[in-house]
Amino acid sequence: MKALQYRAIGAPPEVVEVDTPEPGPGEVRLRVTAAGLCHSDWFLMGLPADQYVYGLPLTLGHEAAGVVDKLGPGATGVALGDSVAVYGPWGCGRCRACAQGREDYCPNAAGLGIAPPGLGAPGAMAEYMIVDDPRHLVRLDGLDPVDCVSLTDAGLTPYHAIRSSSDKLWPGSTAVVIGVGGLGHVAVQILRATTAATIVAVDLDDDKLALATEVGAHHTVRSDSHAALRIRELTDGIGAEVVFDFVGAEATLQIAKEVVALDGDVQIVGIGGATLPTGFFSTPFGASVRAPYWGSRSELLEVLDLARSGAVRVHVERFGLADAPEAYRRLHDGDIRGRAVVVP
Ligand code: NAD
Ligand code: 9ON
Ligand code: ZN
Ligand code: ZN
Repeated sequence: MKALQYRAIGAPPEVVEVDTPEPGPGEVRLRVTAAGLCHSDWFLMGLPADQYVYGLPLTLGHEAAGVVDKLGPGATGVALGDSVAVYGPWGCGRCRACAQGREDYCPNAAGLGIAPPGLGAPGAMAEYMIVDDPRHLVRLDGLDPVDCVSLTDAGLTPYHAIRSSSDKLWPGSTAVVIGVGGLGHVAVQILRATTAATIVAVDLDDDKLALATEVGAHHTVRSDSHAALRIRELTDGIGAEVVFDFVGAEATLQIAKEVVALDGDVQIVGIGGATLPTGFFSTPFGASVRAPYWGSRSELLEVLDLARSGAVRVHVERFGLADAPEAYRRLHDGDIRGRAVVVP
């Protein structure tokens, strides 16, 4: 089969021919129907060799949808032909966090060598992929795989962050969304669908700000040295009860620090690598700073239900597998509106 692999440190990903995988005991093979590109793929492809922990060659793609194609011995709970999405942050399945469906915070996964598809295990940028357990599959029940594959990360991750700040997002509150890319444009829609907050979208790029308005942002602000002042003005000096930073760079965390309200939350979702020191006289009294990771299994069901209700729609740019390297180049250059999705 064909697969898009990251094969050498610093080299661009390439389409190669590899063996079609066979499902082992308890595993499920999917014929991939859609695979989303995430900026985290560029994070890992930018790491130097001494920090790179994902294995080589790595078949990319941690946003996955497919049709159940073959069951390994003993795999039950899904049927051949089921159209499914893949829950990506695989855990051990046995600990307290996993028992709650919060496999994104499984303390055992790394020690057991369990890694998400596309982030250690072979991912979805291929004609077929292996899923380690049927519990990591969710039936799409009528949802289109290309339209909804990115809800497994670009939807689930902001949903998880927004839910954990939902007590701050009362009517009259302000939510700032920094970075209106794959995750950010879904975040705006989830905020509109699940809260009464006023949404201020911040980006460097005018077209991303236009997208923010299209998907429901009340205000847009250019990400420059005046951004914090502008947001303070928009909130009558109070600031934003919650700031969602989908970049995580020094410049964006500076904006977050300057606009977060007393007792507010900063959710650092972007993995730009910057930090926001928190303490008395550093951040406002009561402010919390959190760096959430992906989301839970039950939250994925909720995000898919939001899509079924029509409240959330991913803006998709579609590519064939042969064009996936070009899609990655465009993502790198900030030239994707919404999410790029590969259809093998
Ligand atoms: P993307 O490339 O689709 O979007 C990034 C957006 O940020 C773009 O619109 C870009 O114009 C904007 N941007 C860049 N620099 C900016 C700045 N200084 N100010 C304002 N806007 C700026 O990326 P994505 O796939 O949506 O991912 C967003 C971030 O979230 C990445 O860092 C990714 O690695 C990370 N991520 C984290 C998790 C998690 O669990 N925490 C999960 C998925 C992705
Ligand atoms: O899902 C993603 O995009 C993030 C959480 C991946 C981070 C990583 O490199 O493990
Ligand atoms: Zn991702
Ligand atoms: Zn676990």
